[in-house]
Amino acid sequence: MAHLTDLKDKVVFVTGASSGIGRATAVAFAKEGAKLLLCARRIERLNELKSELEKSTRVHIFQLDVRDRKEVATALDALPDEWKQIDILINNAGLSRGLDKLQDGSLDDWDEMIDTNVKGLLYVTRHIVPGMIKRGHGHIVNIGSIAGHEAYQKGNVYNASKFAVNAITQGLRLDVVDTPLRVTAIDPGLVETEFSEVRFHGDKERAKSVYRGLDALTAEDIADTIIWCTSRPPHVQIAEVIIFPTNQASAAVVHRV
Ligand code: NDP
Ligand code: 8X3
Repeated sequence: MAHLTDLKDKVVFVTGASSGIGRATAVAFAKEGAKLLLCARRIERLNELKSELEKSTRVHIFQLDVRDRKEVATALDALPDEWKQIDILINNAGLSRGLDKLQDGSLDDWDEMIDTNVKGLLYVTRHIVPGMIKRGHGHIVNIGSIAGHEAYQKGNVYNASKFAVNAITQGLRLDVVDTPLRVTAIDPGLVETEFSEVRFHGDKERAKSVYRGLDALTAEDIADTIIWCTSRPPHVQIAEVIIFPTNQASAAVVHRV
């Protein structure tokens, strides 16, 4: 078998590393000896994570709201040279807001989802991929969702944002087919993180009910899958992984006990 891709000393950039899947992914890459470039809006959380991880590896954090295209460009341009050579980009920053019929939806919620999940991911990707092409290697991992494959009731605009991520992932893979770059979509079902708390604007009880009676995926399950995808031999491109808890069979079909 061809050699696996060694993740040691790779520069891995994780967007939205202050919580959930992003945080667990940073921890998992640190265990592999990767160098971690981490951003999110809640810098205090990143500071705590940095203190935890820098016992084992190099970590550079910065505050970034991926919705702000100028801030994205300025922050990435201002990185110290050693952190500019990004080997692996994990486009994870994202959120859902609200669970309403489209006819009752909040325009502010819609803007926030589209600006973060679609435009933010594009701004970051557009900035980083040209350098990867120039250096002749790189791996882009987009965190999509089962919500990008199947619409579900009241999912409307969140679904649209993740369908867009799915299209962007496919489009990017086509556009870099003549390069050594790899592009992977990780599309989970229900993962118990702060996701539902954010969706329900801080309503913790309602958020808990999303995972009640179900052995949901954990952020670590997703991180583990990302490590597997990025460590395949360089000629192996995992295009897409759909990952469910065992008792979930589609976006809307979940067996609860
Ligand atoms: P969390 O709410 O736990 O984490 C979301 C992360 O995204 C946080 O670190 C948050 O950081 C960051 N983020 C949100 N908005 C911005 C922004 N404008 N700029 C920078 N960072 C931002 O949820 P998850 O870990 O579950 O979500 C991670 C990704 O996984 C999302 O893309 C989500 O759509 C996707 N996903 C989640 C599933 C689930 O069931 N949980 C299933 C399928 C996909 P901060 O607030 O500090 O900026
Ligand atoms: C998150 C999973 O099913 O809540 O993308 O949309 S779901």
